[in-house]
Amino acid sequence: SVCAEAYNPDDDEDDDFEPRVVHPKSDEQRRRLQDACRDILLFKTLDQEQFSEVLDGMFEVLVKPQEHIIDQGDDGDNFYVIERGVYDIIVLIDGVGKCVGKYDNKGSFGELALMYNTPRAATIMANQEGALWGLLSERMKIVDVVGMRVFRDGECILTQGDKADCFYIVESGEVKIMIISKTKAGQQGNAEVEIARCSRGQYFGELALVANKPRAASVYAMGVTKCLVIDIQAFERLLGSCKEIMKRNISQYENQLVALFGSSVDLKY
Ligand code: 1OR
Ligand code: 1OR
Repeated sequence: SVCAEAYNPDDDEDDDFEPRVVHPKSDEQRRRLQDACRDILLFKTLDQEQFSEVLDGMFEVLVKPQEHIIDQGDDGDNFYVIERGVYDIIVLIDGVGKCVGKYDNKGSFGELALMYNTPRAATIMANQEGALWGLLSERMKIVDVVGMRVFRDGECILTQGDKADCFYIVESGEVKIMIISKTKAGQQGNAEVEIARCSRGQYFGELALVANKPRAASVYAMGVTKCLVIDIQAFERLLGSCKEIMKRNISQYENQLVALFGSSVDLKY
């Protein structure tokens, strides 16, 4: 930018010390890159400037059929956004590689090893010629306020009554929300009842944060499910302005609770 900025030595130490690698792009490349990144959930929390820094740090990678982009067990280096091509997700099960899913001309992968500093959790292999955008792990720190987690079929993601410290958005798969009536606690037949499901793009776990209360329901993965996890501080900072919309949606919960249990005592906020 050409604007003069006030000099702040702290800023210098934090941000400007490491030189930022910028991979130059033609207008056409940048347009394709922006298209590919539009629906990447991990990038949704970035402001304009951060997003542009991420785009600067990305470089195009052309891949051939059968090429392994990532090998399970390796250290993480890059995160990848798909521009085109079909990619197999291969996981070792009892020592044998099994294809557990595919990316078809969209999506992203390779964030888990970078965010959690773990070995690569799967092998990603190109099925055909394709193109990817790579992002260096150092630049991924910008998106580090959020996490990504994969839950197994049936795994409990959060439990009714527990203290809350994060919020979730479903990236793939589906979750089931179950509730046990508090007012009928101990009474016969008071089992968990399914009250809702969430799939890609939908969120849950906001109620306890907005209301500052324990979890109002339990949430379970239905099949393998991948969620974006946003901790409470980041939630306040990134989604504070969405709170009013969330509160409006929450007011719908109460009506449904009355219909289900004949009372809304279970859910006060
Ligand atoms: P990574 O850095 O570990 C491999 O490198 C990437 O494959 C991983 O990040 C994810 O982005 C992506 N389990 C683990 N990693 C998966 C999975 C997965 N699917 C895609 N990746 N699944 C569970 C398999 C038992 C499938 C979940 C839908
Ligand atoms: P949380 O932080 O309390 C459980 O953790 C989450 O389940 C909750 O946030 C909501 O995101 C989600 N009542 C209570 N929680 C619900 C409901 C709900 N639906 C989704 N959640 N309903 C009342 C039914 C008895 C509405 C059902 C459609």
